[in-house]
Amino acid sequence: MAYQIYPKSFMDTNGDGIGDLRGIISKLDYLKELGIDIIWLSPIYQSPFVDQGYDISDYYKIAEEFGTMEEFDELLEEAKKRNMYLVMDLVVNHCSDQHEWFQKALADPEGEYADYFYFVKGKNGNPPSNYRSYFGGSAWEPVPGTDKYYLHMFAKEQPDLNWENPKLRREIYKMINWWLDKGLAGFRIDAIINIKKDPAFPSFEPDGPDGLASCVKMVEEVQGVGALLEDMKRETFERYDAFTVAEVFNMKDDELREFIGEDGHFSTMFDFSAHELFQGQNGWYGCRPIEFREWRDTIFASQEEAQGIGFKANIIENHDEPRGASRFLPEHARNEKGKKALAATSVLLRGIPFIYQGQEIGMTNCRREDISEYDDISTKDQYREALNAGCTKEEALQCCYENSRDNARTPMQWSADANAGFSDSAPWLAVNPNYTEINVEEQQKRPDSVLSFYKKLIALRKSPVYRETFTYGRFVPAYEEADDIFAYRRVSEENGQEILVAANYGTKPRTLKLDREGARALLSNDGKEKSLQIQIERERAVTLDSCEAAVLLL
Ligand code: TEU
Ligand code: CA
Repeated sequence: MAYQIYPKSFMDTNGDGIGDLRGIISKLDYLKELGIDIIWLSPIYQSPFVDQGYDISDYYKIAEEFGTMEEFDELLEEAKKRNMYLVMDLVVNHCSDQHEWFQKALADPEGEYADYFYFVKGKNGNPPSNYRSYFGGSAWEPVPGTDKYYLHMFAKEQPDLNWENPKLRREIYKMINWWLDKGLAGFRIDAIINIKKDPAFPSFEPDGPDGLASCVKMVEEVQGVGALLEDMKRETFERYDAFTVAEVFNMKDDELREFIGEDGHFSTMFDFSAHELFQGQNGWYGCRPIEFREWRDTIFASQEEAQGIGFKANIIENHDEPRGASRFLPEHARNEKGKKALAATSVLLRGIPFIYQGQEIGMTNCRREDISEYDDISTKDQYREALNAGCTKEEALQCCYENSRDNARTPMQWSADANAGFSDSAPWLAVNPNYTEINVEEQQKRPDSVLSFYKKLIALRKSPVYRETFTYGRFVPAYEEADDIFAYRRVSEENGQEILVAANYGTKPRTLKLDREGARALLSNDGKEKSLQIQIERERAVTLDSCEAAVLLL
């Protein structure tokens, strides 16, 4: 069971409004009690924070906002004491423009450090190609005093590193091994598919009113990322038997085996299939609502695809996505029962479950009145794009409410105290005002809270009697024809055990007939284990009310 911490928003202990390493250390017991084994920290390296630490200016230093290397070592030790593994973010497609390498490259654009990046001659006074960066605008920025441009697929403060240069690769591997030597368990690997470029940088058919084409086109066309990934694995992770979970978008068809198979590039990779459904053709303003069946069937297809190949890492939300309770749950299910149902159907899927901080208490998206209340670079770009496309201010803000990355980045809601118990002073990003109702302290007291349910669910998944089935058991869709039902069986080939997970995301009760006698109700999201058991024995069926979920041993 893994848990993602977004350090800036997790827990502040020195009153500067920014979460820190001491804060994480102080909450390790909380995570242990929840049942967490692996902790992924979003970047904590030195950074100007243009993209919240995903722009690293020194890979060997801890951001002073977060603490010191001594505190990091302490965190590592404290995690180990509790039998928990620490995983850091590995951001090596790009670095910060403040990194020494880039500064040296700018100082001598013909020198060796220029080759750490993509410094490319423009064409007739224009950039080398028409790529739009992920955060808007051209992906090329002039190198001052030259006729060259440097490539940045993300912000202009995040120059892309040249992975074709063996010297650069050696530097990266040295750094990875330095952290692994410290006793780190592994890495979550950022935006890794982007490291392979087509050195010809061909232009593509424009796909927006700005006359540019998304740089992702080049990523989709170019071949050969596998060789780079294998090289990295051989020189680093493999030597330490390290755990790796990759952020992979735009993988080519039929490549899953190469990525997460027995000898795959990575231990696992995130399943973003459900999240990708929400990506509008033209950014956030082009987003459309998703039908229940489309969502369910997408997850099912992804589960079946991984079967017999490897394990995907299952998520509901992360620091780049809106809150799952606000996105995947229909209006009528945006309550504790619905959140628990979502937890059950996601956590028991085949694969490695990841929880994002605050998900375990059902934190939600946060409405803002003005774009100035947002911090995220991508949100600002998408807001501008929406306005350019003719949306009103209200419509553009609605897009941000539904999609902004800041929805997940508001401070963790620890209690109903000032600043949600996150900090003694005003946090770097305003708290979601619903912290007075949704917070850890309140939910810890209540056995029927979302938090208490997550604990039960995780304990069930890890219990010695069922762990084999939940870990290795096959995924088999169930009751697919039933409206509003999200159900599947986990079937162990090892011990013959079969477990049914079922939830009703509709508004009306649904009855599911069981195909055999003797089922046992293991868990209900509504405290109904006993009444479900009685119904099973009398009718060989279970009735699930709206937003109700149950786990049965068949
Ligand atoms: O995300 C990569 C990525 O593709 C995202 O930019 C995604 O498309 C976007 O967030 C959707 O809104 C990773 C990190 O998770 C993200 O936080 C960073 O901003 C990005 O890389 C650059 O490092
Ligand atoms: Ca702090």
